[in-house]
Order: sequence, then C-alpha cells, then structure tokens
Amino acid sequence: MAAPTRAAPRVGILMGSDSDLGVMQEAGRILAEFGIPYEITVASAHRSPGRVEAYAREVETRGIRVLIAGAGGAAHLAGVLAAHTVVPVIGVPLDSSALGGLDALLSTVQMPGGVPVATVGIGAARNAALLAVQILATEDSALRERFRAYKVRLAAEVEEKAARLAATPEAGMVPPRARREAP
Ligand code: RP5
Repeated sequence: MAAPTRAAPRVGILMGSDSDLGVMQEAGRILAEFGIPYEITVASAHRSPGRVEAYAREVETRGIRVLIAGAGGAAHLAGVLAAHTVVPVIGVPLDSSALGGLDALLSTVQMPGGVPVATVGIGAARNAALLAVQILATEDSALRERFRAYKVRLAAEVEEKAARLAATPEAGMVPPRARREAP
C-alpha cells in the first residue's frame, strides 16, 4: 500500500483503478499543501471487494479520520467503504466511461438512507481534499486558520482576475462599480 507521507496518515485516498490516478493525485497534492499526512491506494468494489472491506474495517484504528474514494462507471467504491466504517467518506465520481461520469455521479451520490457519502462533482478531487481538510479542521484550530487563509487567497485571485479583465478594453466589460457610478 503506497504511503507518500512518512507520518501516520490522517486521510486515505482510494481509487477503483490506477487509471484514475491522474485525477485523484490532485487530492494528494492539496492535502500535502495543508500538511496533512495521507496514503493513496487502489481498491475496487467489484474486482477486489475483499480488499475494500479489509481496508475499511481497519482505517479507524490506524488513525485515518477521512476517506476519499474516486471511481468511474458503476461506482460503488465510496458506498461500500461507507458500509464498513464509521469514518466519513467523500466520493469523487470519475469520468471514465461512455457516459462521461454521470453514471458514476448517480452511483456515488444516491446512497440509501443511513449510509451517507459526501459526493463532490465529477472529477472534483480538489474539492474532495478541501472538504477533508475542513472535516479535520473542526478539531484543529491551526488547520482551520490555514483553510481560512486559503479562502482569502481564493478571493484575492478573483479580484486579480477582475482587475485584469477591467484593464482589457476589448473585453467590452464594465466593472459593476464603474457601471453604478456612470451618469
Ligand atoms: C472503475 O472503472 C475505475 O474506477 C475506473 O474509473 C474504471 C476503469 O477501470 P480500468 O478498466 O481502467 O481498470 O471501476
């Protein structure tokens, strides 16, 4: 089982196939940015159900506090993990079939009552990791402040984009305030 960080992992990232890695490694990148130890591995709800169950049953005792599960097609990985653990599961539906991820979205999000999976958008590994950060931050004030700073950076990026657009005459857009101030 791959463990990209030396410290005991707090988040487990799983994917149905190594062909999902290109998308799912973004979750690891975000967690690393926040200094959260994580592990990442492959387990398939259909091809290796025993591995999924064994993983889910032991995560809690290993100190993992959030699971992120990405799968495409008839995506049952997140749901099966949620069936076997009390650790919260975030599902990432992946676009890897002829149906463009809609199949995975519905398979992941439509869980029966009593067994929730927090489902993010198709391919949204970044948001899955950010949600994991927020979950961990509920009991970690330093992490909460890092997340607050991240949101401030996001807002600053939007301001920069708006300023760049306003400085581009051919964009044909008037910033809202200037519009209000116009005679
Ligand atoms: C799903 O089937 C996996 O999560 C992957 O998105 C898709 C294709 O898997 P491979 O055939 O590439 O192994 O279970």
